[in-house]
Amino acid sequence: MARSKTQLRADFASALSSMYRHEVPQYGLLLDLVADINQDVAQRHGLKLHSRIDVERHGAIRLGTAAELHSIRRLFAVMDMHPVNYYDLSVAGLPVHATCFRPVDRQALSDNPFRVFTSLLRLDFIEDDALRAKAEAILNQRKIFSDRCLELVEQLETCGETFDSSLAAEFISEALEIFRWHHTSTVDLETYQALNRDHPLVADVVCFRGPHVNHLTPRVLDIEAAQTKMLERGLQAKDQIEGPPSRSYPILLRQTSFLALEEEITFSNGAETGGRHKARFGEIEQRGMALTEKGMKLYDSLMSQALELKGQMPAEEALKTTFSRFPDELDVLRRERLAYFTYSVGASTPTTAKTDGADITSDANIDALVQSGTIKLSPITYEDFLPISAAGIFHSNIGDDGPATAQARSDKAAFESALGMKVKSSYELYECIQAESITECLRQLYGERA
Ligand code: OOG
Ligand code: NI
Repeated sequence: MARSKTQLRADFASALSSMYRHEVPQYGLLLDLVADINQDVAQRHGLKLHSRIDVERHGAIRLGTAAELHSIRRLFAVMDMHPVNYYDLSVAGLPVHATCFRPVDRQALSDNPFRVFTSLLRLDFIEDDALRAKAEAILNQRKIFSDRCLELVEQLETCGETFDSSLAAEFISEALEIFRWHHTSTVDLETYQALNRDHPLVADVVCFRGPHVNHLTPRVLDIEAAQTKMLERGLQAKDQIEGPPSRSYPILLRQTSFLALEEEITFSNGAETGGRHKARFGEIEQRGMALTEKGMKLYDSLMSQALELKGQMPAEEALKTTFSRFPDELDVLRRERLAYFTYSVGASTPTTAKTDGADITSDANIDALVQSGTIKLSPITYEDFLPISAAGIFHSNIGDDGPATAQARSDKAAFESALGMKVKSSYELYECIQAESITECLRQLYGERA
């Protein structure tokens, strides 16, 4: 039996989830808790859960070299996962920049939206020349991909849309090795400590054989419930949910996490024992609708206004106050072009509508069709990340005590040159999904004239 790219992605996500469950038992607890809440919410609202919700996960890894980023890009492409957006985390004092590998078209997202937030360490932020050279030398020596893994990537790249199932199985087991946790650090304790003093992220990337997956996040339908249940079950949740406040129509992404495990590791390939390292944590996310560039500008400005209010009131209240200015009705969000939607023809609509000679593709006509209920709206889910939230997650898990990097400087060009291609823009992807759905509606309503 042949496997499609989407099946390969689903198989890989499921294999990674099993491996991580084994490595971090609290992750299993998190999955149970999320499944309970999702069932509850579905029952309360009489919803049928979309099948993607049960398997939906995002993971995160941190890479050390341009060559690693280049190869991982090819590996993810085999599973129809492509780099979307550039995230500069130096704005939050972190020496990394990142992208998200994920499926991009509507069907692939609906089948399995597995995504991996992938950071690349920026050695140029290490100020000490000798330490930087040392880190570079260590990274240049490691091999995070087996030879067989690279061979399989090359072979599968030329296979088109489906793969032989035994090659697919071999690919998954080779790829899984990249993400595995190692209890043993390649470097000696002294080097680890020096790198950790520079920045905990530098140590986390440089001192290990591979880019262990540092969290795997399920999607929950009610993050407030999740936050409460996490605390009830003894998971040390961070005290504040990242992202926008709770609303009738959720936007973007809200996240919470529990603290990184402090794990015992040995150094010098096992010769030095008694070391500890914090790398891995648990996280839960709730996803809302994707915002347009205009919506995102409004979001950013309300977020920074909330930050200014923080001295005067609790953070949660500050968010509620500023976000009262973000419309919370679907039709307003659509008319003001703040969010993206897919459009579909309502079930009871006759298939040929009158046109009266007007331009059927005009905004006025689309508005009229929506007003009359001929066309139904459904918000497009946000499939990406929020740099400020990501920074909050990074900080709560590596400790806020780490020194901040000297100053923010984004370097998208260097990132893309390492990647070997440009990152895609999520705005363009959402725009395209929205436009396709409109075209399809018009075709259904007007046939050939559309
Ligand atoms: C990635 C943090 C970013 C998120 O959900 O925002 C992230 C990391 O800690 O490596 O996963
Ligand atoms: Ni995450």
